[in-house]
Amino acid sequence: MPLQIIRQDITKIKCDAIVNAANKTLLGGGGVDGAIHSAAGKELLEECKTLGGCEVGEAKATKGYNLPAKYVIHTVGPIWHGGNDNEESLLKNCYLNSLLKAKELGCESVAFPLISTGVYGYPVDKGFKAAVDVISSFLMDNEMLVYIVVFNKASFIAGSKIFSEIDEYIDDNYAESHIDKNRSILSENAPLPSFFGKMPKRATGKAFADDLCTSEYASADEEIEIEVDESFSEMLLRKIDEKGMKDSECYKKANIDRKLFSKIRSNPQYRPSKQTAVAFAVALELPLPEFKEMLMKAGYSLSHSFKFDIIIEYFVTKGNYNIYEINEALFAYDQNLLGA
Ligand code: AR6
Repeated sequence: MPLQIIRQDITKIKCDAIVNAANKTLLGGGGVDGAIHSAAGKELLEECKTLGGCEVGEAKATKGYNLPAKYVIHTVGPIWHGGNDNEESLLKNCYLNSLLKAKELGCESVAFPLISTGVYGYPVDKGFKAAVDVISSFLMDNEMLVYIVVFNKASFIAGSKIFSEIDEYIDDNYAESHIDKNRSILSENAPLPSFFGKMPKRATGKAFADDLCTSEYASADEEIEIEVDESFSEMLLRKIDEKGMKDSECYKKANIDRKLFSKIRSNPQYRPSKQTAVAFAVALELPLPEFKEMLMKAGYSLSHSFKFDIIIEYFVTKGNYNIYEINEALFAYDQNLLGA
């Protein structure tokens, strides 16, 4: 998935580069800067001493030394002064210049902390939005795997207004009493029940759709031979044409990488995971009935027994098809994120 939100200590992430929220001296400090320096070892400070500091919004790279990451890209975020001191554009420069540096170094994966949202006091929700805006537009033209690392989830959730609305929607719609006994013993992200493997190979119409509804729990993309009037892949390609979209526009908007899209494109019987199917329906901005129809093609439905489904329904009914905002909400509710 090109943009992932994860909860981790950035010093433990194995990727080509991690980004450090440093200060202008580049000689270490507290927060994520302190954690990176202590995990990388003294040699990192030695190399930093040769860099001559860094201006706010700029980015400079060093090796990763004892870190699992090959490189550290040091950037200096703005200090929050209330929002009228050019903070947003300076923060966006941090993300963009770090991404450009990663590209220059040939990195295929890079992890960002939420720059400026600690000691420098930038509000977490605004800092997150700046990160997503820059990274998502960068990914429209570049192939890279980018992680946004959320270290302190509590402050991340507390900072966002949208969650109270979603809470209400979940409260109104979460039909716990409707979960049947078989399902209630499974967690929402539980693996596919074993009987799924016995799905009939040839089937059409409603009976087939009902059979497939047992596959709510599928989380991995898999290839499986099925025959239906129009397959998921066929419907996807038809909808892309009808919307006048380019393939790349669609898979990027779906937060799906090119390789997975090619697989789906070349195999009309490809059965995507539920997250992938939802991601494409979001990218195509389908209204709820068509949205559900498309999921049905892949054997899924949206039910009020699962938080994941209710959150998706919330966004679709609101006409909000921004996959990054949807993923932000899914992340906050500990659900699988959309994309590959
Ligand atoms: N992994 C991922 N994220 C982390 C980690 C970690 N190990 N530790 C903290 N964070 P901050 P700033 C998150 O204060 O606001 C330093 O002293 C943290 O929860 O590290 O840009 C520098 O030298 C927060 O969301 O950086 C500067 O003087 C985010 O990282 C100053 O702090 C940024 O918090 C920079 O302040």
